[in-house]
Amino acid sequence: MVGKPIKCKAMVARAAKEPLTMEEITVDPPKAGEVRVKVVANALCHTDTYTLEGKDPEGLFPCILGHEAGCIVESVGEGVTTVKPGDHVIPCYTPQCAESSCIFCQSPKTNLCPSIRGTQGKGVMPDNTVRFKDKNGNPIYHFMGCSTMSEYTVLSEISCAKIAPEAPLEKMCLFGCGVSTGLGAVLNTCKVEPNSSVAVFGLGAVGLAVVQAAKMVGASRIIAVDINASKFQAAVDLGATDCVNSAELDKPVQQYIAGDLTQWGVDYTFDCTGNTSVMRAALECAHRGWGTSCVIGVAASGHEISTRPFQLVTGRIWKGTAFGGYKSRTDVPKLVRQHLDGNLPIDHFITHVFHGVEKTNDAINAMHAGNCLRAVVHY
Ligand code: NAD
Ligand code: AHE
Ligand code: ZN
Repeated sequence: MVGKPIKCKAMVARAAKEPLTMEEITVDPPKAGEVRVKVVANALCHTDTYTLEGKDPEGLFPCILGHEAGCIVESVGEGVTTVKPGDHVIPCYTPQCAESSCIFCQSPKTNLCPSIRGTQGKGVMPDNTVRFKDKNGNPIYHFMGCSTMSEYTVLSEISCAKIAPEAPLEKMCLFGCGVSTGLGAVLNTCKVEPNSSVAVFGLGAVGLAVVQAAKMVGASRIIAVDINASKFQAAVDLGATDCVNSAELDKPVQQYIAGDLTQWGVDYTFDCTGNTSVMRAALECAHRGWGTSCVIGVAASGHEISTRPFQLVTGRIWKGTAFGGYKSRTDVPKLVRQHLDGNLPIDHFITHVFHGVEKTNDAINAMHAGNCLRAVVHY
């Protein structure tokens, strides 16, 4: 259907706090610098539900959510050179323009390419228009430059990470967000050294990926913290040395970690909850003199972090990460290769599988059940 609109099924978020509606939509052809892809599988991330619940200040409705997928290129727009029809790609909400003029893509310090962030945050493609229309011809917004809760979607070329075609897209979709973010927070953003002590708050797919990476780098101690005890076994299986149910403590969790479990706190802490009180606790149990706390969680609109400046004066560092600091088009293919070579197992993150885009609401319900890490919907 090169150059022609495609009609397909999509799950449309019509309004905040409303279930998605399965609709037949039209997906326009890719314009210059764009790529239209067939979505093979989409995994649900907490950030999708965060936006659907109306907590995202950039949330726009109606929109098509979804940003953790595995896709096959259907057609490309004018000027696209890095992918072609048939290629397997992972959509990247943190694109990589790789231009020599881009100070972010040229810097080793960050992955935050701003090239299309402005339009992406407004739910439109770089030319300020959308590629989706509903059955009445009304526009539907894009989401995080991905919108993968649709059988077809349109991406910017710079948002397409081309991966080995032999890798199963129903699993590789996980490298589109949560698992990469947790791994990268340890390996890139914090560069955790061997024999470090680590504390991870929130044991969803992101937090468990932090545990897995901490084990990979040889952390001596990995303290896994959650309020849902059913999460602890997976953390122990991945290398956690201590499990703490912060809901059952008779003192603030940071006091317990910095005073009972350790003498001065831990070298690295990670928030993977999005709860600003937990972010504070994670900072305040980082080690005196050098402890680094990394915010991964996405906090709801209007929620802010706070702590006493004394916590920083006495040597703690508060930082954050987007997509684990990975430069997407360069690094995602490498993660897939590591998996194919048997050096990066990720099957354990998939706890639920559904078939058909129309099952996406079921996948969202599974996420709320509390025993879900990643629900993958095969289209
Ligand atoms: P999830 O909901 O699957 O996991 C969150 C975990 O935190 C759950 O196990 C929950 O029980 C636990 N939790 C909740 N409140 C807690 C508390 N008070 N104390 C301790 N544990 C608590 O979410 P996820 O998909 O793993 O994502 C985690 C967070 O990371 C979300 O906020 C998500 O939006 C964010 N995220 C950020 C990036 C990024 O690039 N920065 C990427 C992916 C996800
Ligand atoms: N629109 C949201 C952005 C929240 C946020 O921090 N998003 C993360 C990715 S979460 C993926 O599950 C991120 O990488 N942000 C960097 C960016 O450029 O948005 C809000 O709260 O405003
Ligand atoms: Zn995500």
